[in-house]
Amino acid sequence: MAQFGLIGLAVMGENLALNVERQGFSVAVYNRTAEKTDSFIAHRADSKNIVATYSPKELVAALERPRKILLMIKSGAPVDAVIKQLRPLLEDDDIIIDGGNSYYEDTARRSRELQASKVNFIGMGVSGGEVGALLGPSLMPGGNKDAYEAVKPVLTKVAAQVEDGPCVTYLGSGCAGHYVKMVHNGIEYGIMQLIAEAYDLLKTGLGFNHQQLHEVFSAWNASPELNSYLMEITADIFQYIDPETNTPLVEMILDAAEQKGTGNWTVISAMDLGVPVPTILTAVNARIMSAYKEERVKASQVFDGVSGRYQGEGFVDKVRDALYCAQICAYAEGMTLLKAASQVRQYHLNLSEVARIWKGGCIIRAESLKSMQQIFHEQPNLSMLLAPHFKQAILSRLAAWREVIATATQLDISVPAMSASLAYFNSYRRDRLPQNLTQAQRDYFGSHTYHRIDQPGTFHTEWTPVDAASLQTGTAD
Ligand code: NBP
Repeated sequence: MAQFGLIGLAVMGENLALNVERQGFSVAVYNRTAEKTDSFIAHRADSKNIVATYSPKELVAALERPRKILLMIKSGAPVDAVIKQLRPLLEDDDIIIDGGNSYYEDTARRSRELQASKVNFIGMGVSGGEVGALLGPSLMPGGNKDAYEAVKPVLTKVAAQVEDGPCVTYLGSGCAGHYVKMVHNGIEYGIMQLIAEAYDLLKTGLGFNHQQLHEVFSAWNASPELNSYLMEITADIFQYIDPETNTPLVEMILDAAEQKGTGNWTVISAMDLGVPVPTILTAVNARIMSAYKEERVKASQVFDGVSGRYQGEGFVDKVRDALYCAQICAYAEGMTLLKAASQVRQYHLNLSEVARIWKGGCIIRAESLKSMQQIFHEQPNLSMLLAPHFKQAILSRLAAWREVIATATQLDISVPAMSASLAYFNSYRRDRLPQNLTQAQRDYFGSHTYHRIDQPGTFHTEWTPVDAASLQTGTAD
């Protein structure tokens, strides 16, 4: 009997099956299209402790109890379809783990539905792409705690390993795991956009070539502030030459970014919970804007484009400082969102543990997560930007951050996420924002009332003498 079952043999599933097997567990696999199973068994899984099965029934029969079945299939309707097939075949205490990028509300619903039967359900975010899946991903499981304990021996070995343990932890009940994965992806959107803006500033603002870009990003990646997986792959990308055109491949790639929805979901959830996430929101907008390629090309012929090169000194270091500050904001937005969601949805998230499991395997792994892990360990409820470490980091770079935004504006280079993060920081540190005027306007046109700063209670003012005629025609709102 096999110790672990896996359904879905696309890139992620194949690599996770090989990873689980490499850690000493026997694996049974099933894929809807049998040819893929045959090809996997004949090639990559050849002479491995992996057995092929050709139906859900055969897979279930091949597994020791309690059965542990990981789904690595396309999210959405396929997950419901496969759970429907499995459910009548499974017995008490068997465990289904959904390792896909499922929408967290779907995971919450599936958890509730499966609770009625005695089948356990774990919604688990998996990050690290196909290489991570093979060599060690960051795993973000949530759901039934006892079920997690049953699969923990496998997950702790399969996950990426960092200095203080495997990049996996039990995150909380229901959809906690998929919620954390969604926010991970939201932060990923933010950081990728910030890096893209830094590239644009150096390429367009300074005229750097790809060798120079490679050197700058490599140097940044070597610094403790900016050391990260995304920085490392960015440095690599600048060196890759397209064999067909003999130019850097990145310049041959269409500038229209695609997305699969996790950034959108993060922003929608943040808006629902009343958490500002401007860096992440702007990153989603930037991808949407990039997709308007044809219209942008037309507009570029109507309006003047970029208005020259930066002529001053030390711009590279200033961009580095702005990038670091803005990245801190992207993480802070994500962590604040997790804290709010945890309170409202009762996940009981441990943010220090979240930072710890993001230190290895995942796409947003970065040296600076060590500081977040420590900060949230010492003060779980502290707002990240107020932690002395990050406060100092930002204050010492604020002048550079400001100057980069000002310079970009003068050169007509759009840096939406860097600007949004600076505005976020500047709003966050203001004791009085202009929304007193917003409240006055709301009360003026819609009698929405307001609070005063000098006395308790709710107030409404007749801002102008009431004009019966205008009231009858209805001018409010
Ligand atoms: P895909 O997301 O491309 O899904 C392909 C797999 O889903 C195939 O095995 C396919 O079977 C199966 N499938 C589909 Br489509 N509809 C099905 C159905 N109705 N019943 C049964 N199986 C069905 O694969 P992936 O890129 O390996 O990703 C797997 C999951 O992991 C996704 O949720 C993805 O979002 C997530 N994820 C991906 C990455 C990444 O880097 N790719 C990273 C992290 C997480 P078939 O062969 O019969 O068509």
